[in-house]
Amino acid sequence: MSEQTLLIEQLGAVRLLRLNRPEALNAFTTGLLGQLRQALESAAADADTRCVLITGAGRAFSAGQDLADPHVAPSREPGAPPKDIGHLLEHYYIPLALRLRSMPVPVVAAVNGVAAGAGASVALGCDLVLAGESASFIQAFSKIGLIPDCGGTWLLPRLVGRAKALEMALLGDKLKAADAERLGLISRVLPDAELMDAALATAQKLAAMPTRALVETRIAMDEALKFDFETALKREAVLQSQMGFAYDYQEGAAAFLDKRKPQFRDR
Ligand code: T3D
Repeated sequence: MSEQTLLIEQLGAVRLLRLNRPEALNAFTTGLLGQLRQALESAAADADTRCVLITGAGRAFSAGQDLADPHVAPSREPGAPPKDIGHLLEHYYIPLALRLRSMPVPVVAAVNGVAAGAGASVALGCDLVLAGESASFIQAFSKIGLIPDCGGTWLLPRLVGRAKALEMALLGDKLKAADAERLGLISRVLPDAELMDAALATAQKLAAMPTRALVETRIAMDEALKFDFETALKREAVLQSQMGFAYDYQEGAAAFLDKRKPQFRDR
């Protein structure tokens, strides 16, 4: 049986995914990357799951690619050809990043410690990123002769602008959670002891909201970054028209007028 490097729990409508290689700061082996992608597929396919929450076991969120993973670790044999890292990206990181970014439910990251390299990219690819005050973000790639991957080159400049993105990626310095929040890299910092309760409460709040509207909001915002203003306005109108025909809008507006709590059900 394969090692259980990902722990999965169902907490009401929230699917909690906990990276579970604490002895290696939850660094990604091909096994863990495969399990994480599979778990996202499974959450996406489950009509009763309305939010996904991702965190790490132990003192880290994830230290990124496991540099000792035999699938990618450089060979120490003299004359042995280098392994093709592109193969790892093609088969593991790209499918994972695309799955994460296109989930049919909102995804929250609870960053409980260091998030380095691809670990930072996975966290920052989530819709909301909450972090404990002792958490940190490290663009560790440059220190080992690589470029940011798993969406890092796309996410960083969009989140913090080119100047800060390049500073983080070139220097590879540790960015504390409070600074990450100040720069707009993440949503919110919480005392460490409160992180998981707050993240779960946030996930449960999202799970009770109109899922389709939340997901279309993510899509519309990502698309709008490529559009001029008028194109964005027109795209909003197309999406809003679809939202207006959906059950959740009928329910949301009716519940407001009836002064009752709405019961959303679209996904
Ligand atoms: O194939 C490819 O490389 C392509 C894909 C690239 C995507 C990437 O993610 S590239 C970036 C890979 N990540 C890194 O370079 C980060 C390496 N780790 C660190 O720089 C430090 O560990 C941290 C700054 C994250 C944390 O430092 P610290 O002092 O709190 O902990 P530590 O003592 O360094 O690590 C604790 C243990 O975790 C240690 O093992 P040990 O000595 O107790 O047996 C360490 O070796 C292990 N560990 C940490 N990061 C990794 C790792 N093992 C394998 N791979 C890691 N990335």
